[in-house]
Amino acid sequence: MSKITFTQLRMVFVLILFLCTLLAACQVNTAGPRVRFAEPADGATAASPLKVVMAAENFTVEPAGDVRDGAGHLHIMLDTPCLSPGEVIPKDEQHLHFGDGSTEAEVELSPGAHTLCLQAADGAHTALAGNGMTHTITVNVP
Ligand SMILES: [Cu+2]
Repeated sequence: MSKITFTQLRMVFVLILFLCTLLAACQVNTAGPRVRFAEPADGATAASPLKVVMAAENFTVEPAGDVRDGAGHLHIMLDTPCLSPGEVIPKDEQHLHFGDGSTEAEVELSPGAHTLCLQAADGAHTALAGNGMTHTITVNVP
């Protein structure tokens, strides 16, 4: 068995470097769609009406209507959990729809602790699948 030469070692090093670069590129490409509350922060204390700012990454926020891949509109569930993917989000005082494609809202809340769950749904209000399609926070209203 021959000894590993410097050239062979260098080739292995270059190969490892190449694989690392490839892996990093893949991670960037597979970054999934995500929605989140930009404001308020989780656990924040804030007065009512609560100013809410919603953000989306790798996801297009648009008015309800057409069902398109990678696009939809946002919802806030007030003191009730988000729905399972595939369920149609009801429209009532605990399920707020932003069917106009807006990403900012003012929400009236009673004093105390509240849970807000942000959920993305398609143009027909059907909850979308994916880890990043919901985001839950709690806020305290003095
Ligand atoms: Cu909706």
